[in-house]
Amino acid sequence: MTLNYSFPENFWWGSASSAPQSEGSNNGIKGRDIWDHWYQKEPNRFFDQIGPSQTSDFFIHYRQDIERMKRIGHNSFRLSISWARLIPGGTGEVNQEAVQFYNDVINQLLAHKIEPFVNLFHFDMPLELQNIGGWENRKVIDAYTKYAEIAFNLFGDRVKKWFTFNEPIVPVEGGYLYDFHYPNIIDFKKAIQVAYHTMIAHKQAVQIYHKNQDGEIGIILNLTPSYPRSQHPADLKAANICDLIFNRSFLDPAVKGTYPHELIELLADYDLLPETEFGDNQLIESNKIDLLGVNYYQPRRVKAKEDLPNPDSPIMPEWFFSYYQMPGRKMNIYRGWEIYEKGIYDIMINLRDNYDNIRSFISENGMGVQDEDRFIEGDRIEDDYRIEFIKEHLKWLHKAIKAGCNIRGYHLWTFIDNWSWMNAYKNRYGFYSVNLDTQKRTAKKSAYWFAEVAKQNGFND
Ligand code: BGP
Repeated sequence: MTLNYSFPENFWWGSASSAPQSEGSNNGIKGRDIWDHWYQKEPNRFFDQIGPSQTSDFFIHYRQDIERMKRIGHNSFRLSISWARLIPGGTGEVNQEAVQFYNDVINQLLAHKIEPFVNLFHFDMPLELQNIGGWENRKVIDAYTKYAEIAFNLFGDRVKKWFTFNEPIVPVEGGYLYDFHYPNIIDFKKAIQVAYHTMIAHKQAVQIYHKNQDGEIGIILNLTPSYPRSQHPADLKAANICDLIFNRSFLDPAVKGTYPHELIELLADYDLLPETEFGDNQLIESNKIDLLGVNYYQPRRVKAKEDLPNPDSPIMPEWFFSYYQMPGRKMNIYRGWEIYEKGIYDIMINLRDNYDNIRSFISENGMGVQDEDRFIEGDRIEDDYRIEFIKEHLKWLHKAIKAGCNIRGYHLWTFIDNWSWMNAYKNRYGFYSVNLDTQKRTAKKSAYWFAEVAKQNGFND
């Protein structure tokens, strides 16, 4: 049968998850991470006061969940290792219970012919390391590198796709600019230092991986195309600065091994350059990734600033640009995010033209919906809106592949509705819903649809 939209052979169909959002932080032996700590300190900041111990308990139910993945056509699945579970405290003794757990998860996945994609850090800094400054402190880079090496040695014989970080810009924004992650600091200069140290940690892990292992290693970035309001030079300049800060600050060093000159000049002009050490440049230049994961949810719409920043206010990225709401834009009204499917195409064309057509895949894309229970008919959620969302993004991805972009797969965020940072269970993204009291999972309509797409390696429209 010929399909209107068919994808390359061995295309990766699956979904993504993370340890802190799905394992259940009270299950098994685990050190505390910043989420356990922050929730205990300020439960009111979390939607419905739900914390990271209330999850779909992947730690307990992973065997059955992996069978479910198989049923809905997954040939690949991303999980993350909880650093605080593998090495409670972040340094020192390895927790053998965790080794057994991750070994078993990996083995079960492989037994079901689902390739494990393993990410090392999904916003979950061990508390002890945050207490000495987290990514502000260079000692934490070495602790992370050791952790990465331990993980590679334990699981690298079977895991052939590794990721150092998921969306490393998010802890920078959340923790050091906009107050939505612990340690809730607002300080642009520290934010830059944290971003820089994260990149050094990433590079050290890539270096060690390439020395001793034989699979692929990459990073997962949330690329948000930064569209100017108009072609006016002031709008173009604003959009470019936004792109430099939020996309290229990680993309360029990871893929090209260099920071953009314009970014360095901007930071120098405002005395924001990070402290560096001898040898950093060489490290950044040499250790490029093999594979890039792209998370795409929504673009940024940018315009020039109308007023000059108040020189007495602390410097922030928004000194250089403003956001605006494009008239007539399509919205995910349930989450309040813009839906712009072509963004996925624009990202890929940019990677093709300016980043050596790096081997990539969509590592997250998805539609969060509030009060999703209102769409239950019979006993399942009829999420036609999600099917539409995925389909429209896949069409643009298909077009990008036809245009020669090196795209290997598509992972939905996420497999089972999960706990999500401050939003807890406000927005649901999964192929499966979960009843947190009974732990019963129910496949949504999109799960059945996706199973067909994966089976046929494409779809008709
Ligand atoms: C990405 C994260 C995921 C997940 C997703 C949805 O940025 O990698 O961990 O949370 O966004 O975001 P939210 O749950 O806030 O709607």
